[in-house]
Amino acid sequence: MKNKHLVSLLTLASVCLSAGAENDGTNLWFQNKANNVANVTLKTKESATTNIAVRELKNAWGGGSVTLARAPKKGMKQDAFTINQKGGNVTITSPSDAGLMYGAYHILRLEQTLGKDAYRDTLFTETPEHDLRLLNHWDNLNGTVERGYAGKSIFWGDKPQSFINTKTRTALTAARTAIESYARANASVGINGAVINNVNASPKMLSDSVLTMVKAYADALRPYNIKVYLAVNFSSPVVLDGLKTADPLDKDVQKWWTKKAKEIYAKIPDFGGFLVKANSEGQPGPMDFGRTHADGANMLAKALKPFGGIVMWRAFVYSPSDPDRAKQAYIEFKDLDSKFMDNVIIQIKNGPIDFQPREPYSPLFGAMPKTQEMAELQITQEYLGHSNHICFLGTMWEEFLNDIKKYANYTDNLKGYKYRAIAGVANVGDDANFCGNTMAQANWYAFGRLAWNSNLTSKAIAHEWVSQNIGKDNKACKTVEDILLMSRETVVDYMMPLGFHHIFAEGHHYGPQPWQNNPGQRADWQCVYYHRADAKGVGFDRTVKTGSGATAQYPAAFGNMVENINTCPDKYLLWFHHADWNHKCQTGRTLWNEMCYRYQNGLNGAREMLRKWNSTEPYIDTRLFNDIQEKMHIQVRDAEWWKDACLNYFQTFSHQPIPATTEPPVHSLNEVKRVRLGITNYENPSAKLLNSRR
Ligand code: GCV
Repeated sequence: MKNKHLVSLLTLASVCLSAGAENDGTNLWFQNKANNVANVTLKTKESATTNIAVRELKNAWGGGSVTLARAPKKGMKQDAFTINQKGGNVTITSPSDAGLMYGAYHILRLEQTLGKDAYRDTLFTETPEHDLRLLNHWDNLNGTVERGYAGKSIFWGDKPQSFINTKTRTALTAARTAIESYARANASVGINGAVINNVNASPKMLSDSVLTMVKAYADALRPYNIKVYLAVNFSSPVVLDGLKTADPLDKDVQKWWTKKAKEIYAKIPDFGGFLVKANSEGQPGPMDFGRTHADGANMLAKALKPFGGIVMWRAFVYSPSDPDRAKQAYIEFKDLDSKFMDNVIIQIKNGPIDFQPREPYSPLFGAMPKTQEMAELQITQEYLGHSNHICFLGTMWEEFLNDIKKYANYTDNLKGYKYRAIAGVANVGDDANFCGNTMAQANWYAFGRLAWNSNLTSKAIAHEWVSQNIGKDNKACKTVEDILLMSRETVVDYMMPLGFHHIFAEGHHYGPQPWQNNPGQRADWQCVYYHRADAKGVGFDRTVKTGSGATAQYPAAFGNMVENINTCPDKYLLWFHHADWNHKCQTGRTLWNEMCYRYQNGLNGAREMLRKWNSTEPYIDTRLFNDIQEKMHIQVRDAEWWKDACLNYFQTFSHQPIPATTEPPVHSLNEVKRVRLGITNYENPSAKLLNSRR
């Protein structure tokens, strides 16, 4: 982490938006500064949180006076706030200091997005849809970040030492400043919780020395209304204290967790709770002892309950209960409905497999009406080009949220929950720009905004982010918004169109490897398992009639639609069907021709994004322009690589010519197999081969 963070925090985003400045992303979306110091009145007792609100307004508010006042209104949620603007003077009221802070950030956002006059003489209340709006960090104690593409952890590795040694604010260390900038960014979009370690959790997380550090982070994040949570390893009692078992029904194990909970809350009275990955990808869990997920989750929930803590129990499991991986989580969890304590929430990835560029929603949503559920989204771009590809995820999450509202009763279910929660796997690391590239910050921003209000459109969110980063009168804004909004569909087209999934290179999940088929390994870790290409066609038959029957796990409105190949949207075609190469797609093209069309479209889209970006050069900060342009060159090259790899490979099954409207592949099948496109290619000699084709 660069010391620049120190400067950024103290000057509170004094960077101007004009071309020629040095926007390296350090200031996140806090690019604006008012020319005057705003007149801010605090009509409530000062606190660390109200101080943040006042400081932010004084630095960036360009309008008239602002008054902040606590007002306990019946039925109003703690984090909610009311904005009353009359004649240019604004009053923000809320039942809590946190609500006042959120209100402050909200009017700053409105001013920067719409301009002062757009909301004159208004009175409205903003209420968060989810009470718990959490980031999940897959950060390891050694400082690495699983699936992180933005440097090292901001919490672990060498960070604790540097953080703890800070004695005074004038001696802020880089680590502490980074945490403050991180907290500020979260608070500005309403994120109010962070699980600060990997779900593949080290038992050491619960050791006394690490908990002391967790406390230090909790103290630093508290003013920003962010609670700290931990991912815990189910075997912790065995590994840390030598218990003979981790069986959740064992009295000593139960006592161990009860004692541990007490210890944690003695240090951190507002500790949020635990996140658990159990019996998944080699992690220990209750099933190792013949118990159920409910037994495991409830044992932890009981220990946390006296302190108000919660357990988020992940449903990312795929034990071979069925030959179709997409069905397994549902099978493992569905019958446990009503068995969980009321402080347990089942955390479900948006799709049934694993954060693919496009998945249908997971059938577990809405399938357990007597159980609290929460969505887990992935902000870090594990399957979307890491931090090299520009891919705005607002559009992807909008599609998912709309589907669970339409088919899985999401909105109504949420109303009935005691804990309304949503989580996003963070894309934050210690790179100066926090996210690997500045445009990826838009995904962090979008997650927060959707967690607050899932009815916001991706278009509106893109507009907000661009207004705060590029400016609102800047000629480039509309172009950058267009780039963001087209980016996800573009990535889907050049990677996995038409319902293709998991044809990624094994391990790093960056480039294509549809031919991957390692003998002797789990079938569902092989790409060929997912696409099932043969001479007849391609795709995974998940129909009830002839396939795995996964469509039956969905409510009829969705299940029947995707069961029938004629009504199944093309975007899910190969997810649910093994379609003939000559199957007529909804566009009128045959499957093979449509596939060629899609890959070409993806490549064209990546080129178009670059072309659009190039047109912004005169209006955009030089540093930002160059950084993103470099990434986009890689993206275009990779899109070409994906297209060539997939079309060359699938052609060996379709035996059909590539239509004239599709550019002939530049790389042969041998070449794409030999030079495995991946992050390391950029450093190894084969990279020359890749780069020469740009
Ligand atoms: C944290 C996928 C990822 C893993 C991740 C896992 C999970 O399998 O590739 O890195 O582990 O999901 O969500 O638990």
